[in-house]
Amino acid sequence: PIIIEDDRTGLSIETIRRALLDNLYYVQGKTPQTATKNDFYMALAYTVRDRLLKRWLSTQLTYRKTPVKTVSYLSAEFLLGPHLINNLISLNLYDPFKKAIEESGLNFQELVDQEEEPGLGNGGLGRLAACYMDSLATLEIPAIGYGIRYEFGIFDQEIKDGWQVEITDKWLQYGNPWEIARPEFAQLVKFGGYTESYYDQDHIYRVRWVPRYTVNGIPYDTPILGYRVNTANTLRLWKAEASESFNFERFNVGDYYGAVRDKVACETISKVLYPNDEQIQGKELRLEQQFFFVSCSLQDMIRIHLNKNASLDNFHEMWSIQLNDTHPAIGVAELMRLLLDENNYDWDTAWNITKNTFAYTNHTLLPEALEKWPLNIFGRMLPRHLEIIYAINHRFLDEVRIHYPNDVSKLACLSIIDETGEKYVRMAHLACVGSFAINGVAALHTELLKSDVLRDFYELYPEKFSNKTNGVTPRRWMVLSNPRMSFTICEKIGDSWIKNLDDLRQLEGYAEDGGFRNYWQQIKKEVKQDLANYIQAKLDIKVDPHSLFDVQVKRIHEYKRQHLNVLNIVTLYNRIKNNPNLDVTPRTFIFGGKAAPGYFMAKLIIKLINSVADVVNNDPVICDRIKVIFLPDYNVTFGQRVYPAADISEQISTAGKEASGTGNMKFSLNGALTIGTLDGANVEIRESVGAENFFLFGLTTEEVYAIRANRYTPRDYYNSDEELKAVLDLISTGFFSHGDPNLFRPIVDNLLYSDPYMLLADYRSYVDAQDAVGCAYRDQDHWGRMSILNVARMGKFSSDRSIKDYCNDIWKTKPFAIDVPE
Ligand code: 26V
Repeated sequence: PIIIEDDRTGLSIETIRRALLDNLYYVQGKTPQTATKNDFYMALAYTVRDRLLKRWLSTQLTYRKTPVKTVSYLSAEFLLGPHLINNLISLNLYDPFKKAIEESGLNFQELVDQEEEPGLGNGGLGRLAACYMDSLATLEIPAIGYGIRYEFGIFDQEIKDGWQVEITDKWLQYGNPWEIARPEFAQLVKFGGYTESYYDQDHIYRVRWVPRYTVNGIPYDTPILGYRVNTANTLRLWKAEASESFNFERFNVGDYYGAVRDKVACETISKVLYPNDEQIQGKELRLEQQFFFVSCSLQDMIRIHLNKNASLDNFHEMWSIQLNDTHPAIGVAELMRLLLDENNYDWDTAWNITKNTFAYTNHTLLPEALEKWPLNIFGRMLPRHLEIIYAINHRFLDEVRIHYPNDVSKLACLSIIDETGEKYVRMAHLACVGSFAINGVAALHTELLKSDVLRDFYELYPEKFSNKTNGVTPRRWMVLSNPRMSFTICEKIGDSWIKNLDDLRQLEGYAEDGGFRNYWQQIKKEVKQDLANYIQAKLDIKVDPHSLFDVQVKRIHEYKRQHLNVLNIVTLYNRIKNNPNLDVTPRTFIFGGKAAPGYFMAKLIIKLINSVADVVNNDPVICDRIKVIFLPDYNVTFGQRVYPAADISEQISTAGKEASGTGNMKFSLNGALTIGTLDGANVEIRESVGAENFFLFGLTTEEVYAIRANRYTPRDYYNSDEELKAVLDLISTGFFSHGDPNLFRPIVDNLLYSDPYMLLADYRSYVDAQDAVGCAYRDQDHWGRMSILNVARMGKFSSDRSIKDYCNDIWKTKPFAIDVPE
């Protein structure tokens, strides 16, 4: 029989090839003769998109007609990474597409490399949101992600003369084939102005908000496919545009240019991602961004809800809204406003719905990252919300007074309004009061929330607190990024681990198989060679794939202590200089990470890394035994190259500072061993893989607190450790700065006279642990065993496990399988 395949859905190589040409011609408007690489990439992307639409539409139609409880994940950041390969893997279409492209005479990898990754996040928090979207879809949980469609994502980083230079990220400039605009679902968002009260037709007291201006939110939808299931959930990101009414008013008074200027001002709301994670600056535009996307999202949820429900009475039974940190916490007040002012609910009913809808995840212990908004800014932009927050606070403090009849100090500690000096709205307090669940992102972090950052809330509402240790998706962070290792694992234990990561435990047995260990190390070598080739091509530096690859990739921050890593490198350098015949394990130190543009110390740390690299890499005495590489523009795409190639993973934050970390998990899942402190999820990783397969060093959180309580004097460590003294002295003399003793003085002085992250206290323990790493690496056979055991025992750290825990304990949602017709 003659089989005629549809060009949009057919899966044979022939049909895919024809579809590619069709999309190139009819969507890109090009023929193969005139097409650029990007045109071919776009045609490829549309051809893949055609093949996922059936699942996406079926899923959305199913959700529309079925009364299922839906998870709404509110996040100011989604750090997705490239879609193309991820979607091909989910659809199980990687092989036919690769074949079709190659049979068309095109270079598959070259086209894949054309994709601009959507860098709509800073780091850990945004990447976690992306992993969670993947797991929600794979687990067939009805879910929708809401966020902001930044026109400019996280900046691109270039290194000039060792310094970071920021370049704007124009990720949309050649078009984005993975999104579909839905202007028919636009939402209006109000800002500024004043409120007034009135009596409605039933003589009930109501409040009306008369805004100074309104902004239009246009949703752009991206499909999020589950792995080998029919579910395709939606990530809905909002773009800000000027609203019609607004233009019209200006226009009427004849101020055409004024109207255009205001139009541009509105559109700045979704222009650019704020690039400073872990450091708040009370910038109005940032508050505008937060309220903008939260208001759009809540109105959208209400629209969807009323499509299939008679009223909002059961809103909290049909939705769980997860607040990804406090960035969307204004949602608590906005949902109250929507229920009270726009749907005429009474306070108690509205509050009951609200507080049973929201759940809050905290992602940081750093005091400088806890969001608070100056009252005057807040009141000017959101006058109605400030009234509502006062009313929430009033009732909340009454409850506190009943709980602590004779303790006025509790009121000041717990109040949503900080009145200790300049007045602020404390967003974490609003989130805690307005949520039925509060969680930290690793066991240690949750304990520290309960005992420290949110202690008073824990005392008041112990039942709201739980831990949800972070996880990462094995689809992107193993299958996609490390096909060689994934294939090797599949050959031994099948492929069930991709969806049930605990199945990796079946590898444990093979750790005792000498042949397999050998093969395992061989695979690692090949992956390292890939990275070495990339470094050669990108930076023109030769690295030896037989050397130990020691990797630290993450945002640059003092608490993450990239400079502690540098102190160890300089220690090794000194040792070799003092004894050129020293038998050291050859090592390649690889760094990557961006610094917030206004964070002086972080930028200086980048300069220090590059300056040390310059000296070490070019010193003939070192003779290539240690190499230092700073890879510019660390992002998801580069993460996919570097995690698989690492031998040792640097997780060296000061104990009690890193909430969880997720890079630590990606490394270990790719067979790297960890050198790390007892911080964040490192604690649980070490428990899982076994203490004997983990290089531990450093102070514990309790010891950090104890030393601080007794006044920490970093100078003592400098004075009593010869090697440490030599390292700091060498940097101080200007040895790494062409004789300039001032360049790195801020770093050295900070360490000697304040050292808030206790590098000097941890130095000796770190250097000794690094020596142990170097020794251990010489026994390749034993290293291979430890590496296999790391992978075999990391099942817990799948984001599937995290999402199941959220579903069972917090959201009370169940999977709902999707049928796709014919
Ligand atoms: C704060 C701000 C302040 C205003 C400007 C923009 C911005 C963006 C992000 C943040 C907070 C970032 C908090 C964060 O990324 N925390 C990380 O969350 C990871 C996922 O839970 C966790 O693994 C990391 O340990 C934690 O640092």
